[in-house]
Amino acid sequence: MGEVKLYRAWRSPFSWRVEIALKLKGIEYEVIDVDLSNKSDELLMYNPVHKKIPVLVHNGKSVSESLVILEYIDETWKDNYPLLPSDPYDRAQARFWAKFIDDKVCTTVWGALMGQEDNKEKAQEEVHKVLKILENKVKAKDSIEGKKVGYLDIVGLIVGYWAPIMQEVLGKEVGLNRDTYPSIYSWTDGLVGLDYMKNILPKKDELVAAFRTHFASTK
Ligand SMILES: N[C@@H](CCC(=O)N[C@@H](CS)C(=O)NCC(=O)O)C(=O)O
Repeated sequence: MGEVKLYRAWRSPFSWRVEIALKLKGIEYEVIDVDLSNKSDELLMYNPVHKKIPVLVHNGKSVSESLVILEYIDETWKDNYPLLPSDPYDRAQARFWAKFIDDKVCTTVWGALMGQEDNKEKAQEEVHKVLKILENKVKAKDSIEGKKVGYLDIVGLIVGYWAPIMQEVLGKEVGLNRDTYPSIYSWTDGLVGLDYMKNILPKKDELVAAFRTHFASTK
């Protein structure tokens, strides 16, 4: 197994992707909490390109970017709890939708959450456009119930679990709600409701508190 270290910020949905994967696979790891307002030399050495967390350091070698880290973990410990589908086409699809979530959904939702009031309508329109696409994709997906959590489920939690928390903390409704996107919410509920995921995922109220503290400190 070797030595596994995770440079993270506890509240970060990207860090949690990595932690969920490590925990599902039963890999022991050490966490190093990074102060993102005062990045350590170690973080800058391990991720000099993006200077972001999460960074996984395995036997002294670093891997950055959560989607890349997930694949690295899955390939390195391939016998415990496979995360990506075994079929190459299904794997390609999972990667496609993961990229869609990060490149399109996260950027538009984050843009709307952080954007100016005078641009609100346009930003919400953009959010709706991408969430509608994801909603239709998720509608066609089998229910998670009774199934194993996979790569795309882990990636998608940022939409159904973290983004509503951000709306609550920032007091800003950007159009992500249960009535408009029932499939995204029931996908998330299915994941969060699994007994083993309950033991892994951070509690919603603890995340709310952590984000409130974070945003209060950046004002
Ligand atoms: N695309 C990256 C995103 C990671 C990311 O945005 N990390 C944030 C914390 S949630 C970060 O390190 N921010 C520090 C900065 O931007 O300076 C991934 O998937 O790992």
